[in-house]
Amino acid sequence: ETGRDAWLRYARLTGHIPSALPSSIVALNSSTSSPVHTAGQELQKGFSGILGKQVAVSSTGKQASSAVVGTVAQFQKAFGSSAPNVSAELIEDGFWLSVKGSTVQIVGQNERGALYGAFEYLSMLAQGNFTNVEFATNPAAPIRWINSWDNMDGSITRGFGGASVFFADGLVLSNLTRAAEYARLLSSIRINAAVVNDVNADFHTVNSTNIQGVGRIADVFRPYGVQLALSLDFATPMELGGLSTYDPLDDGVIAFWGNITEQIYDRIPDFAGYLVKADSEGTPGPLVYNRTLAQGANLFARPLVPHGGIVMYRAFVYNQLPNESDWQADRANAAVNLFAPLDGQFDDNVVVQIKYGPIDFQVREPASPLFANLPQTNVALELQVCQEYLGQQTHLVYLPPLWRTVLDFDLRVQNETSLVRDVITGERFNRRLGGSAAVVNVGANETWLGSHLAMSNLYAYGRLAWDWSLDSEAVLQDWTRLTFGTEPTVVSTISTMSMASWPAYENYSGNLGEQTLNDILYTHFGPNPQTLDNTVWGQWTRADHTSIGMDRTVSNGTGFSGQYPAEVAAMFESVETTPDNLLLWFHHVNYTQKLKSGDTVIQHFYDAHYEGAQTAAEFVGMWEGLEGKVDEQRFDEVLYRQTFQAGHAILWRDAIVNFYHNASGIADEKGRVGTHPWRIEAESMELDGYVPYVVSPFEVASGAT
Ligand code: BDP
Repeated sequence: ETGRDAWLRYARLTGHIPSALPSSIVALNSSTSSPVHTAGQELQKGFSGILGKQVAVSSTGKQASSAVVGTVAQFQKAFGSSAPNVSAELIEDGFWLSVKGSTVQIVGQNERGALYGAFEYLSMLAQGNFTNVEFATNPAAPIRWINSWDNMDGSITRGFGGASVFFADGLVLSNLTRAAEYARLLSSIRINAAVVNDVNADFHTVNSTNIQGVGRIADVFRPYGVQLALSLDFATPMELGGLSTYDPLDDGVIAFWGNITEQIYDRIPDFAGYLVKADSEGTPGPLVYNRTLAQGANLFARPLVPHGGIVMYRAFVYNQLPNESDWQADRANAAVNLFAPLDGQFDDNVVVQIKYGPIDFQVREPASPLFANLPQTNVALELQVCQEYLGQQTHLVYLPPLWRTVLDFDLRVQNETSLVRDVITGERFNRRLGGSAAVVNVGANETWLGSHLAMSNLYAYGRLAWDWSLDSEAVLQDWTRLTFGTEPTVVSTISTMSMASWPAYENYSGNLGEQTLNDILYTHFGPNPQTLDNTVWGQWTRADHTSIGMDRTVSNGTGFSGQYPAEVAAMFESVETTPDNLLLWFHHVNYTQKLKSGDTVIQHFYDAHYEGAQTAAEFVGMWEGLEGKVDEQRFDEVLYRQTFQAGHAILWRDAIVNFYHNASGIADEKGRVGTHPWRIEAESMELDGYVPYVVSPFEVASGAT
């Protein structure tokens, strides 16, 4: 198996299959672009694949002994008073599912919800679950988006799974088969919109040719209930429109965006809206004209209002701060400094999209304090399914346990329970709009993400965006059964490996809040702790001979801890009450500082890096135990990645412990650091055509060459 069908393989079930199953499928809309029609087709495909049962689909029929799918209104129209009376239980995109022996009713609040319900029923069947059920389910939040970072030339920013399924050579692909298949995957996990182009947007995306092109993407998304959205380049009025300014308060600029928006809606009536990265990492934005970020966001929001569209305005802004010395001191301070004073000034259809931590998708970060600082603004959480800093899909890192540290974090706004997940759903501050977006770097590779096991992150993202209280491991096990089958050893092995994977990666790549000690300047892959101190990014190790960590306290440091509400600020202000796993994020301490565990910081570093690499090595043997239980192709491809990870984890371990050892001069109590009895060093080999070469930074080489 190539992995292309991901968790929608509809593989034939073995074992007992009950006889009471629907004998017909009724999809209450026959228009081929309608999600209800799609639901009928999926049910047919699923029955055939999972059960080996050929069932006809029609748009009319009886409810008894059928699988009927449609909206509340369609059920009412078709069956009158015998239609299930469930509309009061449903909100937008929600569905009600009833399975009673051979009678299955799937009622969506809208067409999209009906399709979600069909996928839910198929997911039960594919996992061998034939129980009778009757329940309604609704989304935690209306915004359940993905962000693609695809470029018009066909490349993908931080893409590790092949070329774009949307673009090539400056245009939209003529063959959108994969884009349609992707929409099918997204809709099965209840994602309702997808931004298709990179946040560092190309203004050509909205020229008239490309508006028609992305219109074709929207056409293949529509039957799956996935709406299209676009990233914008703030300077488009100048670059494409030939204006002399892109000032958000300029009338010409306002008219320009009004016109672009109308052109888009002419072609794509269900267009979801815009994503804007402005004044960030060199992108243009309102600060260029001394306008506020709110004025920038509202510029796009206003023409969207009549069409029901929204603007996702990213809070990842840190390069043009009013006070340069603050920025130099700590990039983590930027978002709150810039956005908090604007609370209340964003229009109602603007949503501020906030990365989970204040830096940039690191292996561990405290929850962004911005979630506590915008009570009068719609906000959404930004996650990465893309493992940019987290092994780039060559390492197994199951991300939901990391996400949970942020989602379940209590910000204690006004000394009241304020979980991040309740802030983003809009519940905590009574906001109408809210939700999440995840950066997903699927490409044309048959595995989508370049790695079979990485797909659990995409699946889990969708499931969690619907219900943030779900258990990470339970979701993973659903994914495993759907992806690899129901064999218990397969489920338990993948579960054990995945649940151990993020802690292992944190252990060998950077712990105690030191973040992922990656090459931060270029690749974001592989150890290169030195680059952290050579950037002005403010995500520094600040390691010297005696001490390490970044002091972000109010009393002595950059003041970042003071951006949280009082109770949380007090907790992070003191070494004693800061959790060990964020100690060096908030404090600069001696290597000999004792942790709550009783170990010193330096010994913890050594132990954790060895332990993490050990765990990664064990994954190989665990996976090998599945030989014959997983199809050969996927077995081999995963084994290849796990073997690489085991080796790369050793490289990580040694590079980082050497870095700490060199900096501190403190020996490892267990005598491991600096001794590699079994290893053959490159510089002690003689190879024809090779010469010793001095490597900088030295930590990544043995003996500096
Ligand atoms: C960083 C990525 C960069 C993105 C940026 C962003 O390395 O490619 O453009 O985030 O989120 O992590 O805008």
